[in-house]
Amino acid sequence: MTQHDDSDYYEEKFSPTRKEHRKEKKLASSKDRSKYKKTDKPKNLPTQDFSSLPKGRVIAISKEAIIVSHDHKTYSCTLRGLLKKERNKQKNLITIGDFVRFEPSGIDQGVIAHIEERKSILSRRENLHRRKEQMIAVNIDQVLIVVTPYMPRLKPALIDRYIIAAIRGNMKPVIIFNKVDLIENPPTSWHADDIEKEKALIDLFLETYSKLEIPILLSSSLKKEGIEAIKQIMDGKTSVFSGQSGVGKTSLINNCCNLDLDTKEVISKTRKGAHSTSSSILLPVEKDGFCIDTPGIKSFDLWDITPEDIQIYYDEFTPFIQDCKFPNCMHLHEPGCRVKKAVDEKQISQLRYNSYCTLVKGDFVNEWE
Ligand SMILES: Nc1nc2c(ncn2[C@@H]2O[C@H](COP(=O)(O)OP(=O)(O)O)[C@@H](O)[C@H]2O)c(=O)[nH]1
Ligand SMILES: [Mg+2]
Ligand SMILES: [Zn+2]
Repeated sequence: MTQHDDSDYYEEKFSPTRKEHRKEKKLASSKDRSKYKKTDKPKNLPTQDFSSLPKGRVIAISKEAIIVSHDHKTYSCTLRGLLKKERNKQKNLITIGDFVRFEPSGIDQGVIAHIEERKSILSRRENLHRRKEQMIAVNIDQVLIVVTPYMPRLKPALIDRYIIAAIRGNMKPVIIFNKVDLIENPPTSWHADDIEKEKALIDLFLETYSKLEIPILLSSSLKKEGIEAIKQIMDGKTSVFSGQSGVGKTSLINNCCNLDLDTKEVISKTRKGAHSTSSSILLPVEKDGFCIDTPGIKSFDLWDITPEDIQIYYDEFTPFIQDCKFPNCMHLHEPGCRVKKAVDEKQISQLRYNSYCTLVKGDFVNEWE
């Protein structure tokens, strides 16, 4: 529906968060051990120049090897000594999506000499160490947030959470409203009342979210509808498919990349290695670009966001916030809240406001997978 070119739209639009982004970037780059060369190297040596080496992209990582794609070929690589040492210090030194400089050896092998700086990091908090960031993939351009009517049912607060996580991670959010075939053919197991409610929610959702300037694409893997538009939006970019389990991510990838991945097989493989990145793989998109499935990502955390920060991502609140009685108003139950008044007066969508409240209160944690 609405589409945008690859401008700095999101950067500009969310300029209040720029400072924060810079802070995050700074933090991320201080953690990025690939920068070892700048600080840990003996001082008298000239800075090593890797630009003469072929540039590749890490598409998969297993215990045995790091698979690098270069010029439509794949190389089974290891890390050069110095980098390896760094890897031991930090488990996640090299990640899927990393751009690397490597020295090919033989026809399909190589040694990675350098990891280039990352422009975005897709991460979640590790389950056991909630404060620690776990990288899933890096250098991702856009998050394709797959949502569905009925199965699983539409959850606007969850969608908002994905949108915010994408923007915070320096990625562009795109909504893919999949299984549109179900709109005409609701599941027979549903009661008529529930169908009516879900229908009303679908209409309200499409109306509200098409005003947010986030592209929304409608699709059905089942009916092979909307696939071309998804291919187009993926062309030349690296996209990550995100969304609840069962929304049809793997089916869409199969359709868009002419693959035949067994959805169940992918899931069971992931279960085994739920804490490693080895189960993820960057898949080449038809013409140009890559995409990545995210099975096993149980929760797409807004890493390190405070409740106070959430309102920044509700652009439609902005004109009203300054007129709230209290400068630190969270727009929940405070007296004299102009945002709440705007919701009552239908200047702000009730649907978005409800999502905001859900996110701020943190009510969703157990409800979602
Ligand atoms: N009705 C309908 N079912 C679909 C569609 N796309 C996928 N499915 C079904 O939804 C289920 C989950 O699909 P899958 O691709 O494994 O979802 P994932 O967990 O997000 O990867 C499967 O049974 C698919 O056959 C669609 O467009 N319409
Ligand atoms: Mg899947
Ligand atoms: Zn307020």
